[in-house]
Amino acid sequence: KGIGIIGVPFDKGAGKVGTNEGPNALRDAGLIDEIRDISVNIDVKDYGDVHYELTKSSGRRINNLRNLEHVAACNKALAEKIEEITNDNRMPIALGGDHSIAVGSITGLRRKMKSDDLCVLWVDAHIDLNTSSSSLTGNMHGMPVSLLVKELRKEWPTIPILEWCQAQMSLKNFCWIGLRSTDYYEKLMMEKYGINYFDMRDIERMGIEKVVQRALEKINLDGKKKLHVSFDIDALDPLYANSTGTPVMGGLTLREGVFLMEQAYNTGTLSSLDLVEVNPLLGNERDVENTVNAAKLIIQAACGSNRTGNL
Ligand code: DIR
Ligand code: MN
Ligand code: MN
Ligand code: MN
Repeated sequence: KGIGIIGVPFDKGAGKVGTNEGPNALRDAGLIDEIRDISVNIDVKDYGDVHYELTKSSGRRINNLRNLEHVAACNKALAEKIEEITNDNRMPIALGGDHSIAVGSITGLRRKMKSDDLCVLWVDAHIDLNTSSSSLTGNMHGMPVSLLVKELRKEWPTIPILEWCQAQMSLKNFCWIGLRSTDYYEKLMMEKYGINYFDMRDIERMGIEKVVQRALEKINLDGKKKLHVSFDIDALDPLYANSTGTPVMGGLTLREGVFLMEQAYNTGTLSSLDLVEVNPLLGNERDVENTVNAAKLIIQAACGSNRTGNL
């Protein structure tokens, strides 16, 4: 089984600096070797980090999109890397980086697919559905989904440097797990479009197993689509992942996060992953260690690791 790791040392979509250190914090903690140790049949290739150069800025400012030129250039480069990894028949794992990198990641995945071939499980405390006009922060890590779906295209002005991102996904192919912090406009969109989600209340009521099962039924009933999981580490409770830019109390336990990913793996449809928003510059030493270790366990579960041991 082929896996391709791509680091995205990027923090220009977030409100705080530091997620650019995420990929190396994970590598330094032994991530790559630990994935190799899961099985002799696993073949991991580290594609290194995404590098990008800014094209000469047009000078035109789009309101309320902080660091747009950086977000556009980094994601364009990432989309090409992801395409390269899928061409090599490997499962791409993008190590963020802030969550704006899902734009490049999902755009790259979709290049060789038909419009309905991909579904996305978005595991996050936040819904990341803001647009340039609705966002209260201007931080593009709160906007990736709205850049990717056709339903919200009309909410955006034309942005030439984002033209490569074609916004062809449908909200129907997305489902969220872990929500507990959404903005007013985002809530309005959730109602308007009947968005698929399971929030912390649903996890309380049904338990994580039912939630994952129902979420997958909503976006991939016949199991014919490929599944992408976009995992924002702030979905986990700050007890386990405090080294992240926008922690929200009352989140998933690490056990729920790992189980969710094990179930995603067990479907046999899991074909790609983003693990984002690990910020080693935030929190104390213990927080950083916990957050990195939690992220590693989630990634390993996506690679088929078994908690009772690997053969
Ligand atoms: C907020 C926070 N909704 C925003 N979003 C975050 O800035 O748009 N997403 N932190 O992960
Ligand atoms: Mn989040
Ligand atoms: Mn974020
Ligand atoms: Mn997010």
